[in-house]
Amino acid sequence: MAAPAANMTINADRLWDSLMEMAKIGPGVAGGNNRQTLTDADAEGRALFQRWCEEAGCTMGLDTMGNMFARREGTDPDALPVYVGSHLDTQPTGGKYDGVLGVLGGLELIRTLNDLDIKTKHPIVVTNWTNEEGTRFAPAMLSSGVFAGVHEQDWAYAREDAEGKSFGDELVRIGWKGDEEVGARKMHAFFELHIEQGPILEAEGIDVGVVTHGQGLSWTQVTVTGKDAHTGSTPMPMRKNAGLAMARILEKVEEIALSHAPHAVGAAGHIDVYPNSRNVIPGKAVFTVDFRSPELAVIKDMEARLKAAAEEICKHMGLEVAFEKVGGFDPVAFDEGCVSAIRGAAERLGYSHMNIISGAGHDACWINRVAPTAMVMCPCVDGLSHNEAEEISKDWAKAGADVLFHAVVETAEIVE
Ligand code: HGY
Ligand code: MN
Ligand code: MN
Repeated sequence: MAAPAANMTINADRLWDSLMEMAKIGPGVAGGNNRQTLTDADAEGRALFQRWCEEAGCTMGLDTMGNMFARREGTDPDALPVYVGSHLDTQPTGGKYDGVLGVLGGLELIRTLNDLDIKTKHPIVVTNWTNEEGTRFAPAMLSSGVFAGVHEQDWAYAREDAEGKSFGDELVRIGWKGDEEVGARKMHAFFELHIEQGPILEAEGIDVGVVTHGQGLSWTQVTVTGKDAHTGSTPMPMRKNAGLAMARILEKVEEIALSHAPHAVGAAGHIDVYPNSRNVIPGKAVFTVDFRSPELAVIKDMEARLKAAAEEICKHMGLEVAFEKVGGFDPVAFDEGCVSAIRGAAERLGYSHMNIISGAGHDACWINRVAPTAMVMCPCVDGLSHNEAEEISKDWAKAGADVLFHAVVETAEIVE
């Protein structure tokens, strides 16, 4: 397939302006974003994205999970489209680039094709996947998971947020539930541009990450049950302190992850104690343990050791403990053909590049099950993400979007 000429590059200023415009929607309190899925801010961001796509000549499709598909026609309407995208939803204290760079990098690709008046054989479709973050409605990558047949739609619709609102109701409330059957679309390939969310590319002085694999993820929700009691008048030996048991279990999580250094990681980001009152011994603690590793056997070992350690700690303290698997996926190997298209694009464009394993989960990890898939990564400052201080440079954004443009357009086959 003919590759785009090396001088065909995206308009970095226009991409950056779009990123900054989108960042105004659902602002955080410290310069980042709080545009959580299925909130009014999410709806506003979707509307802006749709307006931009239609201004670029695309037609918008919407499926029953709220996944958005902006289509630029190809010369062969029967050819399967090349998809490119990521997510517009953010963490509560998220950055301006996590997910958004991949969606707007896809839009910039369309805008650049229009500028250059390039036609491709395959249609190109820019995608916004609903609820990638999984912070309001667990698990992460929920809608790309339904699209890939990993989750049932009814199960996804029933997922509830901390206030007991359901995914299905909130999707209807914001007016972004479509009619298209989720997962009915067939793809020629899928590409996702994403910030690394780790320190490797910046530390190595590398412009572009060629993502060969994604590490696996396991989310186990642990519920420890003790007994609410007075923090002042209850003798220490009589206490059934669920908060203390949680602390001991979290120490074990750290120990288990470090026992598989350097590639395994473990922590709990979601932690609730009840009744969470200053003078009541917590009678209940609910927390989600997030384990990750490039090796499935390591993930399984960490899950088993967590369960054994938690059961032993709670038995010793006279407390109850229960476990629920609330998310997870096996390590992913991306499509070699798509990975080569990304590597070839970086080489053609003269960008420094290296193979990298994605530390974070992405929609591409699920879509890889139903279409040839690969990812491009750009560095981020200090490797920081899921933090309002998340930052990238315009040059990094340009390098990633240029490589995305070349890999997608080559795969979609330029028509001379
Ligand atoms: O959890 C993840 O890895 C992704 O950022 N949702
Ligand atoms: Mn993301
Ligand atoms: Mn994220």
